[in-house]
Amino acid sequence: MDSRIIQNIDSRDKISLNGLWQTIIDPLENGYYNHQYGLRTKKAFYKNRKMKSPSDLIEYDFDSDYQLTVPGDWNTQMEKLYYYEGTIWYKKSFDFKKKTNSKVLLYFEAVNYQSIVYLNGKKLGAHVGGFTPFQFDVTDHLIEGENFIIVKVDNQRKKDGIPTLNMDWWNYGGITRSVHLINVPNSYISDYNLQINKQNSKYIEGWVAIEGAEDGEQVVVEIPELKKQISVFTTNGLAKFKIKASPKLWTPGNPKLYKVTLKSKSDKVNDDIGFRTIETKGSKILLNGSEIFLKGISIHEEAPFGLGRVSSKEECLILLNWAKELGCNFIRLAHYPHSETMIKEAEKMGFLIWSEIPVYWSVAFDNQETFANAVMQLEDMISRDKNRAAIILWSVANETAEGASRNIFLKKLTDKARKADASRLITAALNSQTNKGNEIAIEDKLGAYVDVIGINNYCGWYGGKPSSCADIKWTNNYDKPMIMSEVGAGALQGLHGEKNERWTEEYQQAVYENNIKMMKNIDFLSGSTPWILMDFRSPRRHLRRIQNDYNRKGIISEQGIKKKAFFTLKDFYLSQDIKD
Ligand code: GCB
Repeated sequence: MDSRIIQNIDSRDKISLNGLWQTIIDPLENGYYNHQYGLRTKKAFYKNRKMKSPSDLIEYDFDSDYQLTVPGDWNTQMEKLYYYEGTIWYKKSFDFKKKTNSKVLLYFEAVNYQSIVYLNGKKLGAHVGGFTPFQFDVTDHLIEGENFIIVKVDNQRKKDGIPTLNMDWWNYGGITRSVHLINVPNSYISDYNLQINKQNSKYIEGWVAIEGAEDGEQVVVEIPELKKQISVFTTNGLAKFKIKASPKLWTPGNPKLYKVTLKSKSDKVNDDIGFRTIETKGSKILLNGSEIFLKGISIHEEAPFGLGRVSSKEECLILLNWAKELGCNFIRLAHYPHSETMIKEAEKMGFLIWSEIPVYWSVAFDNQETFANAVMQLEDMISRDKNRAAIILWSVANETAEGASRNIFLKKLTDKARKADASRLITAALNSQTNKGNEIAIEDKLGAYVDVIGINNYCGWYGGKPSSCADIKWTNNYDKPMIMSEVGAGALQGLHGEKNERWTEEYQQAVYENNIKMMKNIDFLSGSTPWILMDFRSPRRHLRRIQNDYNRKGIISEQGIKKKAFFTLKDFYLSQDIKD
């Protein structure tokens, strides 16, 4: 797979472009189209024109307009942008001093959803997809002294988009993650992969890709703690290696990471890498050859206290510490790739990870462009995070309705995922189960193509009484592990009442108690990630006195207060005596 993005920006010499950006709110895309809906050229906002004489007519001015903070969603920064979906122009000026023998990459960690990027009035390119990084080589576009970047950000939902028109989370717009200028040598290490050999765990193997390398260029791979250092040589920009080694394997109980250094003629990169194996055997998931039960929780990338998208490491840590307190060894990062910071912090804390792309609900499965978009998001997610031992599952979809075009689309997507990464397991969260009395059968055709079957089932909430859940018998057409990827119920924190009173903490707790009983009866169950760690914003949740724009299925409120169900789930996880 050719990677579109440089690996491990944390190890790079960078200039941050975070902070306040000048913005223009442009619902009609007036800075892009003229009154006849033709493309603007001279008068386009990306030109950042300034008055030259008092009689000049220029009907916009970045520098006297609103400011927004990057990284950050716009919805929670300004009251009038709370529900806004459309275009906002962002502008950042910065000074630059050119260096010789080096390149500069302009790197966006994420912009939701569609962006067109300009530097000094010239278009660099466009990107689609709100949760994956992208970059431009701007070496030849930068000038000595003051430069300006303008980004047209558009978060309008689209029928053919990924995600599509309909979803159960807030469509936070903006430059939601950090922006950097990355300095690299002319010939640089653009990508690499190190892993334990799946067939023979006595070997660490991998490759290093060098941009601008000559054939036969030396690459040194070093893992000092294992006393390993080897030299390999490039062919067509790629150097492959295999090292005999017996590292301590990464586990949730001991999330060991090794310092790794990669050196080429002109470049050097460091990383902290863990080694482990992951596989399935019948209905079991084996981590480093031993069965593991995945004690998990689903998490949206939303900050506590109503602050919108997570935009700092501290906010990641609040969420992750709650999951730790819950007794988890596993997290499902729903429903889109979370930030690299989230993944790296989770890895250090010993969480195994399910990572997914927003192929969610009624995606346009017949559309080839939609498929290409899904593939790009999948490949970019895998490319960015392939060196993270914590990630064991790539999920290709959530709750998609069965049908011929969906089955073909998702089968092809599982093929793409395996091609991009043969070392991990592929999954999808399915909700098309067949109900026969109190028996539920897993028969979804996608089951044949994934390694692990995720099941979303809301017994006691969207169907059935909580007490009925404990008696459900599950059957599986496939000899594969199942993860209960969603169960749950809504509760307003602090609202108390009877077990049969909706929205009370007691009702939610009863749903958890009964679903836990149900899960204990599923012998092919390998884990669970109930829905969800914390209440999160969703425009589908209208009930003013209770929901107030929040999906209340969190076991913690958005103010950080634990509901009763938190402790019910915690007891269940503490009682799972499978060793980490
Ligand atoms: C689901 C979806 C999730 C929703 C949840 C709900 O099945 O996967 O995104 O938020 O149900 O609360 O209805």
